[in-house]
Amino acid sequence: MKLPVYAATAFTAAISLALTFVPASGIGHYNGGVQIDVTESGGYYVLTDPLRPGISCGVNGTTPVRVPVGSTIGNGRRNDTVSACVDVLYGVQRMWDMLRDWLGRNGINGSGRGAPARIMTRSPVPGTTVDFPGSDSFPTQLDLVGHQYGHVVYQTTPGGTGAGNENGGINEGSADIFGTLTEWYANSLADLPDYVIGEEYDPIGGAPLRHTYNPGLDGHPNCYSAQIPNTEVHAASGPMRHWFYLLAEGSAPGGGKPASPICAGGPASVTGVGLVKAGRVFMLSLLRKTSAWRYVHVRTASVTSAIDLYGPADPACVTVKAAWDAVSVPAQTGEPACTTP
Ligand SMILES: [Ca+2]
Ligand SMILES: [Zn+2]
Repeated sequence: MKLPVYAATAFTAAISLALTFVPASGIGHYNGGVQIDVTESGGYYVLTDPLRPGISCGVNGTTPVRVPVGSTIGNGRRNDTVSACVDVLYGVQRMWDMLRDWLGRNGINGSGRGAPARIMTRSPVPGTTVDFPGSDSFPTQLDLVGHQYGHVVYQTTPGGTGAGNENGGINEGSADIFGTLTEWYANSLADLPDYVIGEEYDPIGGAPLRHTYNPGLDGHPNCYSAQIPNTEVHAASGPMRHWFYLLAEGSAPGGGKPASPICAGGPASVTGVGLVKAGRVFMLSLLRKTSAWRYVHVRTASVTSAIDLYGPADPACVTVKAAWDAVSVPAQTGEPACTTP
């Protein structure tokens, strides 16, 4: 069912509706002044997304935040939970639209729904929510919102979340890929797109949490090895996010984009296919996920996906393989072949 959309100015006393759907002005801590889609009800802006089912933002619970109609939502302060909700709604709304426009996915879960967000100032009880914990600041910058909701995408693709540190590393790397795609799609002047994660998050004072192009800068492995199954999951994501950067941008993209190292035994260089194309290959690969996924399976799934999307003669095919070679995930028996154009 398609719901009608009413602009704020179109609402008059003559229209006797309890709910209207409006873009409202908010001030996020990380995004500054933004328009977010909210529901208007009973004289309040309610932080329930009217256009993206299942998306809302509450504080220490799932009851959506509400503020009087006409007021600005949030004040931009780092410890303000309402401003954190503004950042979350702005971020997840961009992510939802990115999934639709770039990756062809319907909503966060693939069937038109998302999950409620909670800003948590006390210990979260795990549930079906997406939580942003903190006390005097919250991890709500664009790529971190994309990361957290990226875990929901991972969970709602075939095979679910799986088990073990290698699968967990692929999950964390996938979440960073969704965070990166969200940040580039939003293309916000308040948070210029880049290939680092969490670079504005206050508690770490402007240093990135993670680098996609060179996980070694974070003390994480750039290359796959037999140690990955015994490595902490964020570190075990190193080869995943590194592969994606090489596929999207290559080893020496220039234009102000950072160079990316190639692991021993890899190709001399990798030429990227572009972010959106890389994202589409990645998304289709996730639809081939199983609960037993390991890096070698991601390689095979991504080669098959590149061929499905672009054919065996497109540069995407050889680049997907080269990028895996460059992070020490070798060709597998029976891997589909690329052809020359
Ligand atoms: Ca970033
Ligand atoms: Zn994560």
